[in-house]
Amino acid sequence: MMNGNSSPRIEVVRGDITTQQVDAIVNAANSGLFGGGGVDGAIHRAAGPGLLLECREVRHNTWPEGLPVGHAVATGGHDLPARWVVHTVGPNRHAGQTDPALLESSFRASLETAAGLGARSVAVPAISAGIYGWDADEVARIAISTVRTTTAPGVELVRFVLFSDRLLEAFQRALEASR
Ligand code: AR6
Repeated sequence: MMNGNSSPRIEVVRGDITTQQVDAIVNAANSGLFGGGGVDGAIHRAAGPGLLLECREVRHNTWPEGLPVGHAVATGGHDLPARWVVHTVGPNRHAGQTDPALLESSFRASLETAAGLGARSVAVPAISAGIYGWDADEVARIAISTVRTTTAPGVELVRFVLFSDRLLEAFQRALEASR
């Protein structure tokens, strides 16, 4: 039996995050929380319109100026298999956001938020590795090392769900290197 304080098991798989049978999935959102392309668009399509309505409420009630880079906020999963969606905003390299601490903060805040909800299993995409323009190997290295150094009580499984072979291989290499 794992106790709540042990480090979670890390899996890396190729797949679609919207179909994952886990407690929470992480969304690589934008600070407006109004949906978008990439994994954000896929999650909103699969979750249905209720997710956007809830995101609007979160904007209005909690983050009227938008969710800052490196922060995370939770909503329900609506029509997804997952019970919750944890929305985070990764740094956008095209906007000059090149500090690795920002990306680390996105992964850390997402896991801490999932832990706060009581999630035991969390699926995570390659935040900032798409439209936001970060290098696959750098994202993979930061993602794995941040999971290893984050305290997320009760989280037993962190599954990175990668959408391409290139990203899958980057995460496999980073995981191997961290053992
Ligand atoms: N499951 C898992 N990963 C996916 C999926 C999916 N269904 N679809 C795409 N990916 P991106 P970012 C991968 O661009 O770089 C949005 O418009 C994708 O191949 O989704 O953080 C937001 O609203 C890539 O490897 O997120 C923001 O404006 C990874 O997910 C902006 O994009 C992340 O790529 C955020 O950009």
